[in-house]
Amino acid sequence: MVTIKQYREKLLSALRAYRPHEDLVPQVRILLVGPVGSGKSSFFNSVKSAFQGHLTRQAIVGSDETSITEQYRIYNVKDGEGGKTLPFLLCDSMGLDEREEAGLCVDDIPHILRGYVPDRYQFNPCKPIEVTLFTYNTPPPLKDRIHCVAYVLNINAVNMLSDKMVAKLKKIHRDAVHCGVREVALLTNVNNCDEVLDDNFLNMTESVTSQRQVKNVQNMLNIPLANILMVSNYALERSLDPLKDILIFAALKQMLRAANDSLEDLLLKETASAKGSLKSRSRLGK
Ligand SMILES: Nc1nc2c(ncn2[C@@H]2O[C@H](COP(=O)(O)OP(=O)(O)O)[C@@H](O)[C@H]2O)c(=O)[nH]1
Ligand SMILES: [Mg+2]
Repeated sequence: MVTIKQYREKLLSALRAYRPHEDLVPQVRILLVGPVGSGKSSFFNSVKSAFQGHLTRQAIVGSDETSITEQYRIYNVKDGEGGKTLPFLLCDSMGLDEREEAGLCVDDIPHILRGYVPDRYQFNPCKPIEVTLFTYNTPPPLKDRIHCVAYVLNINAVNMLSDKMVAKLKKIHRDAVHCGVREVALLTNVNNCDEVLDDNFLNMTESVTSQRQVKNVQNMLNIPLANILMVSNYALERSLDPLKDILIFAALKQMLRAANDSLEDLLLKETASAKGSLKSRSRLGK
């Protein structure tokens, strides 16, 4: 029987051993999207805390006007205090708002996915990004693209999302599919950690109290069951909790797997188009 501590270590080793694509993509990018207050910034803080071994609150969290994320932030995480930089980046976006012209402008998403948007970009809900601001017609390299989209949703609010919010999420889903990016759903505010984690630590989507929410997310965004993840972010705690760490690490592991799938696909696409342009060049040369 594996103890909680041993299982935590096992997950941690798997995450440490992860290597995306050493030369081309040293760090995969995970985009956190979802309604305002769903726990995106808290998830970054939680991941950072779990790796650091103590609670940290680098990203500002909360629901009052001053705490709402308005800048695009691309966060690095270190493996322990002063440790190595981990092979992933968490990209925190402005929250979605069900009102038009409020919150993240969904038309910004394709630019974010393709890697045009730099760290600390100030979002403007009323005005979509003009790509010409950042580039002169050169598409960003594979390493700058988003490799996994994580829909961050408060598990207690999943069944009450307004039609307008669902429409925005579905639009993002269509863009992600179009860009060849794999998706996961990250359900936050899970209270029944021990129920979610059974003896085999594998009970995530089968826990009785979360069945309806899981089904709902599955239908809404067509996300495979294995990619519907659950966490309980560090919010008011005073110390770390190995059960919470396990959920955080397990979610991250699945995000990295999804990112790998996107990478393989995107690499194949790039190779194919490079071959295509070589062929057409050699044809032109004849
Ligand atoms: N209990 C609990 N509170 C959470 C969780 N995730 C976020 N919160 C709280 O919800 C509020 C909004 O979180 P925040 O991370 O700022 O949401 P964001 O707008 O998506 O970045 C904050 O007060 C957090 O402390 C969670 O998993 N459990
Ligand atoms: Mg935020």
